[in-house]
Amino acid sequence: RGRQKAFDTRSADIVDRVLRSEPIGVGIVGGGFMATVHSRAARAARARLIGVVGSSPARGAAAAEELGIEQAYGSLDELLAAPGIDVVHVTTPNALHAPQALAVLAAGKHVVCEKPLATSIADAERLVQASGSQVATVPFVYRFHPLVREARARVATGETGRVLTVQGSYLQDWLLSAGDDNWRVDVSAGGRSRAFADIGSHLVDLIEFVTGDRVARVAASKRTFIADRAEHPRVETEDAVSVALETAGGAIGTLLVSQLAPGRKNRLHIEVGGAQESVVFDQEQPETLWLGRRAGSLLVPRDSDQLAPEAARLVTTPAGHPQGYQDAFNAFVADSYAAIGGAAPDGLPRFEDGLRAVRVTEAVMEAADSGEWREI
Ligand code: SOE
Repeated sequence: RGRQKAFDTRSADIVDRVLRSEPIGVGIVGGGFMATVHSRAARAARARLIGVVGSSPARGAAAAEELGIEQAYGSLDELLAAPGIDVVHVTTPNALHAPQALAVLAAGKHVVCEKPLATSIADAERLVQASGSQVATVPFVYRFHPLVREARARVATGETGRVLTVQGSYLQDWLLSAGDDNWRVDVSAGGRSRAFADIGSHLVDLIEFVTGDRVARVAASKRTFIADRAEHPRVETEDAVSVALETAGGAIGTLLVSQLAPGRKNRLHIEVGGAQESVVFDQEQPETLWLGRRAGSLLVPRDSDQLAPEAARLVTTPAGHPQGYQDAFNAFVADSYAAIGGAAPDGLPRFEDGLRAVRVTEAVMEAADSGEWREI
């Protein structure tokens, strides 16, 4: 009661400050690549970057310097006690997300926590329960590409027709060789799933967001192609996962997730097959949405042009409308802060969505381990 009472006062202060358009006060835990992405998005939202906590005092000081954050703190507790902190971004390795996000919530602050939200369903459930009335979001940022919203609207308004099939892939190559390594490879830091928890979660979130349908059953295969990496001689986490799926709405589909796909830097691609049209989003060309409709009978093409022009068209965003990864991230953080200010942005991924992704990941891992279909 006391904490809730205290928080109610706190949130009134925050809303008041936001309405007086005083900058939201931001803390960041973690000093790696994602801390940089989060700090850029916070700055784009005209927030005040008050403090950062690194994996060591030296790393924290370096991050404060590199990211233009006012002060480095020695611990999360010290950061949480700093005056003016309204929201904390948790950007540390996966196994730290639950204890750190719980501490942020217990201190009455709002939280933006990197995905995967947690490395177990139990921890993710605990975080959802603890989030109470505070804003607690997870960066499934691909929802924020304008043409992903267009795709979602086309399905929701019936233009695409009943969703019959879905296919998707998320391909990267940053772990292609044995010399490549990262904390995500290590079960104790990243959790028992690596590739699927890290990027398969984005893929399923995007498919469910666009179709409004839910993945209900999965069968899966996973592979660890490189078992001996620079700092991890016995790798247990997966490099790639293939999934067959069925949705609650009766659709079927396939997914491929790999962090060993040469030449693919961050290639997220979905194709929704509706009864009226196909809708294709490709993160490597985020300014276009390909729409395909049947035109005439199947011809034996003398050349590929015969089938293309009347059967497909591209929807493109207005020229100059930014489309990159950081732009999507900025939109996600701006909506998270708007929610702190009392708004209710459409499609903002919250801890409940993070829990959903952990459930899907767990089911995919169980299906791959057992060789059996798993319900979700
Ligand atoms: C690494 O795979 C990574 O940074 C992911 O952790 C992010 O969530 C994804 O958006 C880009 O790639």
